[in-house]
Amino acid sequence: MYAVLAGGVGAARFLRGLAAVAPPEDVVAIVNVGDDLELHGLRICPDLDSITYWLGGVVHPTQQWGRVHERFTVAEELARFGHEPWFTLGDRDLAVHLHRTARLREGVPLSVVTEEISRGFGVEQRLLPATDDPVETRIHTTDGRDLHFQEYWVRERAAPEVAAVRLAGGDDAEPGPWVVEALLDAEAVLVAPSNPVVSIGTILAIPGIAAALRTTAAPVVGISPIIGGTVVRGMAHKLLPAVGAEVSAAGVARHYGPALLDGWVVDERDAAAVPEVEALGIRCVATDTIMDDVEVAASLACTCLELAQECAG
Ligand code: FO1
Repeated sequence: MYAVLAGGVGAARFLRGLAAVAPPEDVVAIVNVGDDLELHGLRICPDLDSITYWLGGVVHPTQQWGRVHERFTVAEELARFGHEPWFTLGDRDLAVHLHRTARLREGVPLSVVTEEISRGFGVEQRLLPATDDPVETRIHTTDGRDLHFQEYWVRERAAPEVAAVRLAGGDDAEPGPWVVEALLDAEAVLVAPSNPVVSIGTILAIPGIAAALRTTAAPVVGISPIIGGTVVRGMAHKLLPAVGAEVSAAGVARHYGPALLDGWVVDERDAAAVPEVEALGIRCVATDTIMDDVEVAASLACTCLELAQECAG
């Protein structure tokens, strides 16, 4: 079984590749919930939903989040009452949030509701919320504002300078059910090419998860989300400096450190970084990590599993 630390789109693309080379029962994704927000009284879990839609084959292919064949009738009707949503919810997407919110109100934990939703989309891989406890990624800007991650990323278009990133509630959060077991029982732990600060960082900020990663006998292999000094998508290049990390393939490996990583996969464009990463005591290989299609993602997944076996040896 492979346990994958996962954020949103980059992780979803990678998981689609892993799903092509490993049986579904061998894949467990431990997914960031720091991006979650409440709108119109509904609980929205963007990273869990992005992964569900990608693995379920219903993601909007160019937008890379949300649903294909989506309509926005509800959003249009809400505008009558002055709701000018900076975070647009489509009609199909709303059905997921309605079900999730109703079940949470019945006292059902997010981990159980997530399994119900995955099953509804025919997703057989296990998607585990990193925690069932309330956590929220907060972005502190240099002009003194404290923004929810989605306010920063979607409403402010990641324009404000970032002073600090904090996972509100993180210190008290317990790992979700099966998360620690997955990390301890895994044959390999894979760190998806997600945002090292607000996706992977928020998962690692949960004390029980960091402890399990220090304890597990499984090799930990990550994929650099930074290619040629920048990102394929998202805003990691704007957040890494706020945590003192260099915006480079080697810089992220150094940020995670040899205490976490046994292996690191960089893009072939960053092959020159391999010796620098290996000097950290982290095995490193370069390959094509631009997952434009599932074949590249599958090949990347194989490279990670091979590197994990080398590290285990
Ligand atoms: N991203 C945007 O840039 N604009 C949006 O209006 C928006 C709405 C939205 C609704 C549901 C959802 O699950 C994701 C949504 N996203 C939107 C993407 C989100 O901000 C994250 O980038 C992705 O979920 C990847 O983590």
